[in-house]
Amino acid sequence: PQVTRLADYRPPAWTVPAIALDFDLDDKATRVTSRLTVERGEGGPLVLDGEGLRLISLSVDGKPLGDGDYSYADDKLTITLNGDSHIVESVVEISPIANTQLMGLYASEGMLCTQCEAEGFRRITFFPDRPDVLSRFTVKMTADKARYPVLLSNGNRVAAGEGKDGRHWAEWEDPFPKPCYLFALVAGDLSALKDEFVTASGRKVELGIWVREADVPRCRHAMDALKSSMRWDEQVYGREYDLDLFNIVAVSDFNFGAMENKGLNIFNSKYILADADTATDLDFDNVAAVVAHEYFHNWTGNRITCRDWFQLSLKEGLTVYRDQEFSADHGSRAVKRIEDVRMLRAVQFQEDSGPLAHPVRPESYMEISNFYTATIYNKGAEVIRMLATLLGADRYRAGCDLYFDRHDGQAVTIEDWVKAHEDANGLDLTQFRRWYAQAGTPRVAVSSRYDAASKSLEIDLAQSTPPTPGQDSKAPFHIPLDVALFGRDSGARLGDPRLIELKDSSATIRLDDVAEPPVLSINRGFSAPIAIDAPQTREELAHLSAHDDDPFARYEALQRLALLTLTDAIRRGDEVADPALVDAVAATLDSGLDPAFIGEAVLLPSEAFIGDQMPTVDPDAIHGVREATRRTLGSQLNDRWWSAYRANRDNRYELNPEAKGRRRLKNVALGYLVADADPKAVSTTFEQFGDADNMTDRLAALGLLTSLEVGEREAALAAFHARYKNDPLVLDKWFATQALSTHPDALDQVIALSRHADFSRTNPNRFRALIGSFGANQPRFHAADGGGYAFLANEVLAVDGLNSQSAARMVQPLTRWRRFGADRAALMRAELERILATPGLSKDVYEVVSKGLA
Ligand code: HT7
Ligand code: ZN
Repeated sequence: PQVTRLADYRPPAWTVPAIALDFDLDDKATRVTSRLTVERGEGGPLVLDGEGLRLISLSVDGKPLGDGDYSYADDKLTITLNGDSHIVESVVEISPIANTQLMGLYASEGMLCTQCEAEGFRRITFFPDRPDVLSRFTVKMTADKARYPVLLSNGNRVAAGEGKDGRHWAEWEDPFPKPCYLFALVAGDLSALKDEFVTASGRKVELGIWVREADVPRCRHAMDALKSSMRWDEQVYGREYDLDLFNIVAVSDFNFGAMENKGLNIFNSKYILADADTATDLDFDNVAAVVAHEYFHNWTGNRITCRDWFQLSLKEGLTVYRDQEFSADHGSRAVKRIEDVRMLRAVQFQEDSGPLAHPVRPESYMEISNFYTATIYNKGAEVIRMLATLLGADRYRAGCDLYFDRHDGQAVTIEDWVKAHEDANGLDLTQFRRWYAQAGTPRVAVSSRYDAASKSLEIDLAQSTPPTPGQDSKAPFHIPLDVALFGRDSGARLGDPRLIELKDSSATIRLDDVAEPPVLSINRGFSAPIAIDAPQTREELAHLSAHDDDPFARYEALQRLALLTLTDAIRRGDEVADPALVDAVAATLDSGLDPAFIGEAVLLPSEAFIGDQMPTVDPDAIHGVREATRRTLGSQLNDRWWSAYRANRDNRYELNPEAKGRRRLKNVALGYLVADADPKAVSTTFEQFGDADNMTDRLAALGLLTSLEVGEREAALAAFHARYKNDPLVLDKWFATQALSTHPDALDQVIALSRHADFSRTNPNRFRALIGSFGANQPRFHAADGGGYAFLANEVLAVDGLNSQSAARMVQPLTRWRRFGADRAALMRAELERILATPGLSKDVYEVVSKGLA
């Protein structure tokens, strides 16, 4: 496959100031007539992208073109034009029902919808499918009225009427020029939850969330989140919504979370539908975060878009940062930060240390959809967070204001974003730009010396970043480190926290007026997305976990203490938990802090994260030691877990941060009790499973039972299936729970589930629930005989012809073979080689697998 390179970027040869689309919709054969106004840009022939289109007719300025007047090969339609401005009209036919890739126009549960980012528009009509071509869209759609009573597109509906043979039509106009990846259309039998929002300047906006009629009551949470997001963007970034209408549609078959099409967001129904019986607290939080994320794109992505796809993090990193801050402002900031950092470490740090590592602004790709990664999204958000930290709130806002003023209506680059912050604040961010250009997670080694005579502390810092593909050596990063000191004896904070800016490879920082021997707390709040190597003792970590006044740092200290204990035990080959860890967990349980925080802090690091800290990952040893430590904590703190369980049980379900925090701690406590095989805990879990008045509690109980070898396991799984078999989003949880189970027979059970009548390879949610979850099940996926690897590879091959994006995502766990011992590595490589040798492989999977083997 061809490689696209940032260095080869050239402005468009032709621009398209206007496009008029006419859709004659039908699920088997849709006819698309497009009328492009094209204007000469850089010059050369007009080259339009088009993939899988059946060309029916083509004309320029009203004159039909014959075979010799154009060429259509390798997904490019080329026409030589002599003037500076022309009208190019094409008629094509496409088949939505045959579209299993879910890119372009496709059918989902009887409705028709589109997904155009990144390169789906070329599967609808001929067009320069690149984000720097901005056009005014007018759209006419005609469809059978009974099957598709609702017809939606971007912007405002300007006309509608009845047609012949039971058909009807609607016309939509979007006043804002946009790249074609933001085009959207929906036709279906939908009902709306409607509401309205009055902007800060007093404009009324009609809001609608469109779903199947029965699902309307499950849209309230999403609607409330939408209205809060609109207000938040006005208050925090000074950005108002700009159309009179904002529609959201939920669909069941969707490759991703959601899509920010101008004025017509399309969502995976998983991120819209929520009620107590079917959605967990995490689901509710995700709905609000994704609704906010897509709404925020209206300014960061739509009004100002990307020049090319190498700039993807310009909109995605910034919008993730904005949605993270929105969520932090609407719940516990500390817990939100803990969750975000946990996700960053679990997914992005792994990516950054493996064969698919790439900079936040990549330099090349084969298939752009492989670059919707944790690096672009989550590390991109961390880079914005560091910028905001270094600048402070006012200067960060000044930089954003200048960016919006300067670039509204344009397709721009990450460089333009950084430059706006420099110009607004008279700064030089030359070194900071390396965060966009260099891949890899920097490590900072920290050591410190206290001098009692001068009451000063010297901190030695040294940064290094490991090589990543194509980047052997790295220049030093500009790293903001939030630092504080705590008295070793008093536990009190000594002076104010400080922001250290590490710019050189190494530096020594001297802190004066340190009244007593201190314990150093560094990278508080995770001020930089790095790994810290600090030779801190267990006592120091326990001290910080009890005294640090930054909740994130407190959590981090306990996690590092747990990590030390676990990795030591694994190295020693025994399973004895350190009493210091037991005491620190007990102290955290007794701390009286927010239950939501305690629930997060007392969880042990995940098996994957423990593996990341070891030179070679040994999944069995990690699983054995982690489980033994959970048992020890369960038995030694048995009374405390029961008290936490009982104290946080509520009589009646409520959805607010306090109630969610209590549910969290209660279910974490139950997990420790079950880990210790307390028979009373198993029966309590089964009771909770049956009696729960909400999905959080029911699913937590099901998850615990599913990993046990007890009779209640099968009973609970059967009851859950019977109760929710007609609710696809809940059935996904049933599949995922079994795929994540650490039950010794999990692989056989997952293989059986892949043949279950309810399993599907064409529905990405269902496929991800079973296959994606199993790939994340470290002890069972990495079964020593390679059965997990072979199963995953078979599934990747089975889905590739249907949905290559799903396939490319699922194959990724196999690319980490270098991190495992020789036997497992050989088995994983063999599966990658088998996949690579398969004829007809998609470009998506080819890119991931070939890079994974390199
Ligand atoms: N901007 C959206 C990206 C997206 C996407 C990308 C590839 C294939 C399918 C897709 N659906 C949506 C999502 C977002 O970040 O808001
Ligand atoms: Zn996004």
